[in-house]
Amino acid sequence: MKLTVSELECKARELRLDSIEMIAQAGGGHLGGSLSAMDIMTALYFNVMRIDPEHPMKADRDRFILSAGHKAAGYVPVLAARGYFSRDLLPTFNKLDSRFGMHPDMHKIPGCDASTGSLGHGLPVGLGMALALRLDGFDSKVFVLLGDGELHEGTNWEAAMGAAQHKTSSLVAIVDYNKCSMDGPIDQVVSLEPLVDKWKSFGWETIRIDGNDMAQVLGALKEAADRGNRGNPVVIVADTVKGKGAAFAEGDYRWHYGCPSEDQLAEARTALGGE
Ligand SMILES: Cc1ncc(C[n+]2csc(CCOP(=O)(O)OP(=O)(O)O)c2C)c(N)n1
Repeated sequence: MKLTVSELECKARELRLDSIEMIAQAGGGHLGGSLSAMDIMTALYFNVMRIDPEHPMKADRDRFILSAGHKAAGYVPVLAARGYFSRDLLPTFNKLDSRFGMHPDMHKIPGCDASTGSLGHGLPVGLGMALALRLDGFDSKVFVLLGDGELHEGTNWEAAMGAAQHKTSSLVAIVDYNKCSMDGPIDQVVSLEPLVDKWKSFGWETIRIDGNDMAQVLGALKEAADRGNRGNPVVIVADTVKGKGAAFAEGDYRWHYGCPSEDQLAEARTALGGE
């Protein structure tokens, strides 16, 4: 059953709080990028992807690759909420013997299609998956979520060329363009601009949206399916805010990784609808 836009917004708020709580319990985590990408991951898992959490390995499922694997603190609560495993497991995040480390492990997390964490590998892997699915006769889509800082890795651009060459129209890249990397604002580290034109020049269909506006996120993911019909891979450049939903962290690259204080946790609970 599909959720409405306002139900998805509500779900994303709950999941942001789950993520912040989980990070606090773990003593730290990649809060900023997990929160900026939350609307995208919520829309994908609750409304867009063809998946069946009761049969996570179904051959014809759509695939999702969290290429910016450090956003696992956002991804794990989404998978729990979608029913791949119990939400009760979230407090084990990054503890010894947990299924959930700081980066996702496909051999330990039900529903996880690729182990990631070393940046720059999700798009090449996604390209391989899209080609293999096509060879096997499946019409499954492959969604790859990239960080903007991650685009500094050259492997992304090698895969971008390959995808255009092979017309992998089932491949959808989504850039979480929160304008911040680990060490500072992207423009001060290495600017990506003109980012949309770069993808165009690599032969991709491009869509640009506000990635924290659920209606736009949903619209873009649907449009990506239509644009793919032209035969080209599609990229959604999603303008987002690092730390979105946690007022103490919003737009601040220093919240790439951190642990909220008791006061910050209380503030987030109030803002996001917890106790
Ligand atoms: C190959 C590789 N180099 C360095 C790192 C360390 N690292 C982790 S996150 C990060 C910055 C990523 O920035 P961005 O993609 O913008 O992430 P976001 O702001 O969305 O969290 C870096 C350099 C890594 N994980 N992999």
